Parts: sequence; C-alpha cells; structure tokens
Amino acid sequence: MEQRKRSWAEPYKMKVVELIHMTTREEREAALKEAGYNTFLLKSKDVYIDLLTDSGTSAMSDRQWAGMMTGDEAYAGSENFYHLEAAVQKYYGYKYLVPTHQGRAAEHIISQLLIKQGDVVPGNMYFTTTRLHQELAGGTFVDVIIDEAHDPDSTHPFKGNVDLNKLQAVIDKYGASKIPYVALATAVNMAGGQPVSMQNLRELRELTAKHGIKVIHDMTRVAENAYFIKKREAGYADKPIGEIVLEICSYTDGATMSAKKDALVNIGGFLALNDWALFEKARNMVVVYEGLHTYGGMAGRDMEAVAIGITESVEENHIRARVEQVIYLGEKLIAMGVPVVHPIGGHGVFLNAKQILPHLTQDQFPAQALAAELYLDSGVRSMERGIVSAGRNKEGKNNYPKLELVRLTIPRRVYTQAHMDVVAESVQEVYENRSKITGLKMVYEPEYLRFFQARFDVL
Ligand code: P70
Repeated sequence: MEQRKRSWAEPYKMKVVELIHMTTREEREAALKEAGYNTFLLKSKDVYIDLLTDSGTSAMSDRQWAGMMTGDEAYAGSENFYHLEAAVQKYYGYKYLVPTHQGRAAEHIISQLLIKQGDVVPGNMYFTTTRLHQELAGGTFVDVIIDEAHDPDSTHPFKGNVDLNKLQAVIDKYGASKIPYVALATAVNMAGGQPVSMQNLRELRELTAKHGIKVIHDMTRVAENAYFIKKREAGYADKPIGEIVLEICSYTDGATMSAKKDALVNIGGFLALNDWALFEKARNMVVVYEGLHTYGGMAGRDMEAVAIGITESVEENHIRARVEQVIYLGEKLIAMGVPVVHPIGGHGVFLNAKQILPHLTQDQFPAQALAAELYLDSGVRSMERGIVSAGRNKEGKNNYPKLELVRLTIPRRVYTQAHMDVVAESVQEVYENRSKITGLKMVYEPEYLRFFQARFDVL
C-alpha cells in the first residue's frame, strides 16, 4: 500500500514577534543606490525578508532567553563557561574549550599557532575568513574538495567530500612537514551547504594519521551535515543526530566554531581542542586578543545561550524542520525552472547566476547584479557568493571561481513557509525578466574581505 505523505511543521510556536518593514520599489531603488548595489551595505530597516545570512540571525528559544537571565558576569570563572565547556565535551567530544566572540577569532588563533610562513593548508573549498587567516599567518590554501563540488548541476550526495587523491598529491608535492593541518569543513558553505560523508571522514582520518597531519574541523554547521548523513548514508537512518555529530568530531583533532549558526545564538564561538599543549598555547593567546580564557569575548549570558543552543541544535525535530524548510524553498524554485545548485544544501538555496545571466561576463559581477535585482523586486536580501567574494590572489589578480552564486540563506526558526513562498515568487519574477538585467562595475574595493564593503555602479 502506498504511504500517505505526512508533512513536517515547525517544532515551535510564536511567543514574541518582530514586525517587519515593507517598502515601495522607489524606496528600494534609492536604498540600493545608496548601498552601492551591495546588499551588505543596505540598512536592515529597508529589507523585507532578510536572507543575507543564517549567521547570528536565529530566533532563540524561551529556554535560551531564560538561560540568559542566569548569566554569571564574573570576570573570571563564570558558571556559564563551565556549562559551555560541559556542552562542548558532551555533544562534540572535544576535551578543551577556548571561548571566542565568534568563529573568525578562533580561526585567527589556530592559524597563528599552527601555520608557519610557506606552509600549505589543504581544505575542502575555501571559506573567506578562514582562508584570509591562513594567509595572514603565512600559509597558502589549496583546494582539495571533489570536482563535483564546483559543478552546480552535479547531484553527488556528498559534494563536500575531500578528494583523497588530490590531498595525497599535495602531500607528495610539499611533504607532510609543510602541512600543519587539513582544514575540513562540514556542510561546506561556499559549495552550497554541501555535506561530507562519514565514509570520507574515516578515510581522511586514516590518510592524515599515516602522515601525522592534523585535521581541524570547521564545525559551524555540523548538525546540518549530520542530518544529510542520516538521510543519505547507509547505516545512519536510525542513528540519533547527536551520535552522528559526535562521530564526525571524533575523526578530527580540534574545531573552530561560529556558534552564530548551528548553535542558535546571536553572537559567540569557540576553538575546541584535544591536545593539551596546543590548548595551553591557545588559552594564552585568547587573553591577548579576545578576553580572559573563561569568557573569550562573550558575556556570561551569551555562553549560557550557546550551551543551551548546542543541546537544541541536535534535537531531531529541530534539525529536520530546519533543513527541510531550506529544501522546501529549493524544490519550489526547481519546479519553477530556476537554475540552482544541486542538491539543495543545509542552510540556503544558491541561485546559479552564471546560468541565469549568460549575457554577463564574470567581470560584470553577475551574482552581485542578480542579488541587487532581487532586492529591487521585493525587498528580499540575499548575498553574492561569486567573484566578489573570491577576492584576489597573492599576486593581486582577481580569482575567478567556477561558482558564481547568489545565496538565499535561511535564518533558523525565523521565517515561515509563507515567507518562503513569497521569496520563490520574487525569484521567479526576476528570473523571467533576466535578459533585462545589466552588469555592474566595482567603484570601491577595500583591501580585506572586499565583498563586505565594496561599492558598485550600473554599467
Ligand atoms: C555566513 C557567515 C561565517 C563562517 C562560516 C564558516 C563555514 C567560519 C565563519 C566565520 C558570516 C560571513 C562571514 C564571511 C563572509 C560572509 C558571511 N559565515 N566558517 O554568512 O564565523 O562569522 O562567526 O566569524 O560560514 O556564511 P564568524
């Protein structure tokens, strides 16, 4: 007998709501011009549905807000630090915790501690802040993700996987002593929120162990990765998400975390390590750049919210609704014929700007132009993830990434299915009028992470 479809619904109900602004097209035209056609420079009051990022934009639960009231704001030895430390040990299995104000601060510390001038750092696709910290420490990032990750149409179920042959070639070429660690991200952001398989992690551990190379895990979206393993990898369908997360972490030596994503808070992060000697060095460094080692730039109340957020992030109902909401939007767009990155990832839907705007060259910033047009149409804010984000290489030349994407990133527990419908209809409208979209030129380019503050003008 055929099984009747049973829908999922948000495993929460609303207690407080935030009113959002609606604008006219004329108002949006003025706002966009003032923002230099960069969605990062728009004022939030001018945005209707904000899909810029899933970072720090989650709705916290009543349990988290209640936890905030138990903030122990002692300068040293805050109770909340010990709660967070216990949560990291229990849910992620890492032994030692260095709190930081957000993810990039943890990246800074680990990069400075492990990378020497002239080192190479292989990783499963670059992330903007991660690669910059590796470069500032004297290293060079080398991409070792599987080829499928660079192909938006490939439906490989684990496009985040490390290509072990590519990694072996890097080891052969430079020697293990030049490789401080492999930078391994779960739910690879720049590839479209694509997961790594457990099988791949096991093999990666084996290969790196043979050469004495560490694996440092960017675990910002590890629970979303775990959900895909549960859905797609043999042997995991009945395993609790928490167990899958623990197993993922067990194949790595330490982790950087932006708690602003998976862990459902508005600010926070950490570095987690298993090696005592390295931890001691990191703890020493955090007091220089972040704050004392028992708060690292977070208030006590923030650490409590992270500790509770971690427990909620591995709840089955939560993670299912979170990822399936993203997939709901993605499938709607696919049904409308809009080119997107396949398969739909864990934190957002990525529009394939190269394919949508074939009349623009990459130097005319197609993804930036598409994000601007979407905002003009409906006030939906998205993020460029293409040539602007990819920045310049060490010689000062533009990087030309294969992926030229617009990210529609879904904040956790914030928007409803009706919001997703409105977004899809706006994307469809823009898609149907795509031939009228013109390119942009960059008129201001900052030195670091240019996508945040660059300004553009119409061609
Ligand atoms: C995003 C955010 C942050 C992030 C991440 C991964 C896989 C580290 C970090 C840094 C915010 C962002 C950051 C740079 C460019 C655009 C947007 N990602 N690793 O929206 O963490 O922000 O806490 O310092 O995704 O994807 P943090």
